[in-house]
Amino acid sequence: TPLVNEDEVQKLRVVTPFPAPRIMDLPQFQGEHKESLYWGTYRPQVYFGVRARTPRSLIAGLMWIGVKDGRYFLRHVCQDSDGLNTYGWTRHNGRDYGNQVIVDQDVTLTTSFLKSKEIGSGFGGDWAVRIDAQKEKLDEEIWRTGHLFFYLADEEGNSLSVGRERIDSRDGSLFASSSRKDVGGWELHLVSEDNLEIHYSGFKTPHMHNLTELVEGTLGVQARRTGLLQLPDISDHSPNVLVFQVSAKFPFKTDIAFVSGTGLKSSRVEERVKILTGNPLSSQLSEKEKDFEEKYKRCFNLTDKVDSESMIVGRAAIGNLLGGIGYFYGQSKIALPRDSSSKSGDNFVPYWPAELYTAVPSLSFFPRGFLWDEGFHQLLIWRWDIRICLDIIGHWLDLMNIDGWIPREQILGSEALSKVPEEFVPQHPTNANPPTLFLVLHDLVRSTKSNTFTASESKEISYFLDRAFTRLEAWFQWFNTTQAGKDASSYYWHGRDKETTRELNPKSLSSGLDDYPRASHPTEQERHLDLRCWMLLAADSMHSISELLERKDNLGKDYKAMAELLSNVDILNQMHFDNVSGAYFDFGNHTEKVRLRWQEMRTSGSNYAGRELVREVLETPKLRLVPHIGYVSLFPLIMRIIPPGSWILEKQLDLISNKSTLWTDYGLRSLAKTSSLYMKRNTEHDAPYWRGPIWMNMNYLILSALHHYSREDGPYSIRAKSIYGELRENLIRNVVNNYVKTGYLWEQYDQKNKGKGKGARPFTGWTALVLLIMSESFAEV
Ligand code: 6A9
Repeated sequence: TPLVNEDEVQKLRVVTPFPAPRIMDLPQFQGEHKESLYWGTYRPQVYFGVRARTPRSLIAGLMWIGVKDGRYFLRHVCQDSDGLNTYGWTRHNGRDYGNQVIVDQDVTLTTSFLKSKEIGSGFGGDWAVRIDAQKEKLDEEIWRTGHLFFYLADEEGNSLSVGRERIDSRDGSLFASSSRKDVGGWELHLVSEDNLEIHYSGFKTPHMHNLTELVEGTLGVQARRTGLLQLPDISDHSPNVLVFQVSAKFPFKTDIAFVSGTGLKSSRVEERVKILTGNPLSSQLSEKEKDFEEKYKRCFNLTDKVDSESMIVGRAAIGNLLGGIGYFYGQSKIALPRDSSSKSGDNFVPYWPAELYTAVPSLSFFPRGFLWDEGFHQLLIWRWDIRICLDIIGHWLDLMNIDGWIPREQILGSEALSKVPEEFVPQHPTNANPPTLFLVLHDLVRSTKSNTFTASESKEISYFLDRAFTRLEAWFQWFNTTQAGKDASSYYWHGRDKETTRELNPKSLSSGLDDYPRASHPTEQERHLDLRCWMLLAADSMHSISELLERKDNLGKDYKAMAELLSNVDILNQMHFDNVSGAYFDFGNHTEKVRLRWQEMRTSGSNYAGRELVREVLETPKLRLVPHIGYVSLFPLIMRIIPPGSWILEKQLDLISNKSTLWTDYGLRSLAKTSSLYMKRNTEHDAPYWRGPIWMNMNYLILSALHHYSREDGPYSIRAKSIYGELRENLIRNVVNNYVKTGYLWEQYDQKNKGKGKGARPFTGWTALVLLIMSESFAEV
């Protein structure tokens, strides 16, 4: 008998890292680079939080008491239900400066973050936070006092000491101190000109995901005992969490400075605290603000392109994308293939413990990494800070397993886990997600050639690509084999549910377009047009990267041949084009005659047990093109496969500009109004998602293509240009109007309801692409 059975081998394989040197071990990511990015606002799940890029960090965060309808609420983790009027970074440079405005009813909190240049000490440098609290109405006495809670917690469990018996903030009082391996001795000081009342409690706990409950509970007990909204000045023995309550009459301001590497003779703590508080802090903040403004103008060149309102939205878009960058550490939960005959009953295995530095789609709803979102994020970020961009992509590629697979959604650590319903946690090793990182890599290769970067940046890009190359090859191979279809050069998103009895159309989460309608009956004969086009992008990028690196092996040639095959219009048309409607479609086993119907449920004893919606198929499906017009149908245009002189281009422009199919005054619909599944629910609980609403990432790609065709000689360039102009204006106007009205960027925009923002908010992931739309910076494909 074998030592390990097939299942065991499979289990181990799935969670085996790709056997190549890690990208993050490259010298360019060590030393000064690493230290300069050590501390940051890397906790996107809380309104304000600081941590270091290390698995078990010292973390800091802010809570405050909000008042709504005469009731108190503790604010901490970004939650939509808090109903804040607005929050988010108005500016953030991703490195050492950020400015956030939080409006909670009539209270405005401004949080500023600054890191000092003191790097090279090996301790990651110092940082400061300024919290400015204002209140509009100062009517009743009891509402005049504001309560902030600033906490420090050591994830490693090191105990923290409180500075003094009695804390007085006037002359830069020492709040807390301790030491750690990474930062040496450290001290936290608080400075304020205002009359603050300060209390603190200390806790010993290994749990960082429920600090809110800890403080809430403590406050509750104390309030019942004393009638006061006040932390008791007591502490567990050797606490690793310290919470400081700062109470004062509005308006008030407080500065908090963190200094590391203390305890040495030369550490000049007093001087460093002075520089990070009071007037010196004010002037450094305004200096940083000026730098930000200059860089914003330089990077995106907006001055003659958009109005002042758009400038504000663009600033918030890039600021929030950069300010939302997080650092996570933990293990993904991997689901083993369903048909596995394992009798152990345990169908999950943990991935290896891994770190991820990444931007996130939404602070409140999805504060974690998503693979295909990240490609869109990086289209903005590389233009702002190429080193941050490479660092993020490097982290993602280091998550690849031995098969070349990268899990799509990264739920790492208990804080991230606490935000996700259990059924969404497991990641499936059979499932893909669009390889949008190639959008960025392709762009980088092009920009390197056109001298966009400094010499040292260009060098780092090629070292990066050189180290990344074997991983990219494995990624490509993984797609090319596991997602291949039955027919030559066809592909389909694996992982759709063939046996569904509830879904109107089985979803393909792996495509990123979730409920976008595909063949009604998933089979191996399916061909997905979007995936085929993503493969073209991947092959093309691999080719251009191998050219840049001057790889002499044949592989470069193979990628070229493959790209040529995938961009061959005749083959594409044979597989995906419908001559009658002049549109491109998926192909598969399909019938249009599917619907959902209410059915009575009975218990085993035949008693009525309520109703449920079930799927009803009224006709035998057959192999055919799947006649839904929407984002997927435009992929050959997006990837610029259609020759500029082709009548098919005219047809595509028709689909785009026609109000009864895709066009609205607010952007392009995800699914045409004429589609049989337009705005149809997928199950009782699944509202339409990619079946009508307007999404910025796809609008950006389509707009890029229109921009491209408007500059190609041909009979349709003038028409492409005018559609481009109108679509661009519509997208910008609508996102800006919504921001002005609601204070947020949104996940999607309603194609029916005057372009109203819907879904998650704030959503400054790919919706931030509106900034590239303003600046007319488009990705090469
Ligand atoms: C559900 C719910 C409190 C869905 O932006 C991230 C992804 C996209 O990659 C994908 O294309 N969004 C899009 O269709 C959001 C996905 C959220 C899934 C997790 C858990 C918890 O909410």
